Amino acid sequence: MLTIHHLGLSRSDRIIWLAEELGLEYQLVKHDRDPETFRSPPSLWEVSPMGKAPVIEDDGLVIPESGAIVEYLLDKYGEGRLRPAAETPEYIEYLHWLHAAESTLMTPVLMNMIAGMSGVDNPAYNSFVHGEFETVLGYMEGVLANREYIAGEFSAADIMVAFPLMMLDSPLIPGPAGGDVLGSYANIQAYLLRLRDRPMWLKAEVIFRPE
Ligand SMILES: N[C@@H](CCC(=O)N[C@@H](CS)C(=O)NCC(=O)O)C(=O)O
Repeated sequence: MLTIHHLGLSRSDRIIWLAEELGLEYQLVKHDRDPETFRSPPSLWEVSPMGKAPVIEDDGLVIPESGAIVEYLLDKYGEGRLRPAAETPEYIEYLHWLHAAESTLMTPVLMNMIAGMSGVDNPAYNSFVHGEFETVLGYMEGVLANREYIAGEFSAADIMVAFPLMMLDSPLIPGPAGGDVLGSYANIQAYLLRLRDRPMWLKAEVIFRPE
């Protein structure tokens, strides 16, 4: 049986949401963050090689890294769902966003969060973060002007990019860029509403929401 290890307020939300979209049977193991450091508890280090969430266990394999887990689950259980057919233009867009989610998009989101948590207020740092937000969010805003989901039809790329966008939308995670980073991006906001309206998002959210 597939086991999903879930850390509260973490990227493992993605994997629970994906499993629900695919209708997979799985066992959920919840791990609580250290209340002082907000880092992973020892129980997660016992499973995950770098102590990070998400991590899954399946057929004797231990698989960390959200993007890798998404690709593994789609290869094994997807039956062609939640990604465009290979070698189509839509597939290239899907691949782009699947990977940009944890790189080009996540970089300024994390930098903003770390500055907010640590009190760093350096003009050069802040200007880099603002510039990156303008680049990546500006591009996404244009893409979403012409389509409902980031690569056309709803796909696992939406599940990947939703997490950093929802971090930006969360009052729990402020940074020097302020709590309204998405304020001027109407298409991204409408996109998030569409995602949050999906029945399997609503179901997953109840499962991964902190108690
Ligand atoms: N790129 C990795 C990032 C994994 C990661 O940093 N996970 C965070 C939660 S979102 C974590 O485990 N943090 C706790 C810690 O590092 O102690 C992925 O997408 O899986």
